[in-house]
Amino acid sequence: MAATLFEKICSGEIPADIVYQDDLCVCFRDISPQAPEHLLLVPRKPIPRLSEAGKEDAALLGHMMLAVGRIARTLHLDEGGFRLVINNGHDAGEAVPHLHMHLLAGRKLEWPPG
Ligand code: IU
Repeated sequence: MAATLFEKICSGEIPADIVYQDDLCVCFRDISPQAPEHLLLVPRKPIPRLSEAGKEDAALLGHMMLAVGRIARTLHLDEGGFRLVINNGHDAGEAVPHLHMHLLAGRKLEWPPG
């Protein structure tokens, strides 16, 4: 199976504005930001989408949630607040078939989302 765009960013084959990385996940700025801060957090493991994660991914998913909190605190995104979004599947607008969490911050975010 061909490597996804996000696998190539994780491996360094494609450049990105990386703000955090560790042995399990990589966080970088979205190329088309929808808010003043728009980060993507992706697992190095190429899980296509959340609904395809398994029990064996529980620790990884927990690790990523905690990483979001740490990244938000480091970049002071927790002060005004931030939103975490996972688009899963066609109707949700998932374009890249590699699990990713959108972290949006820096402006008042509407609810409900579009
Ligand atoms: P989505 O949830 O699959 O729609 O999100 C994919 C995101 O990946 C989207 O916000 C794009 O702007 C972003 N992205 C990127 O950051 N770098 C790229 O080279 C490409 C897409 I293609």
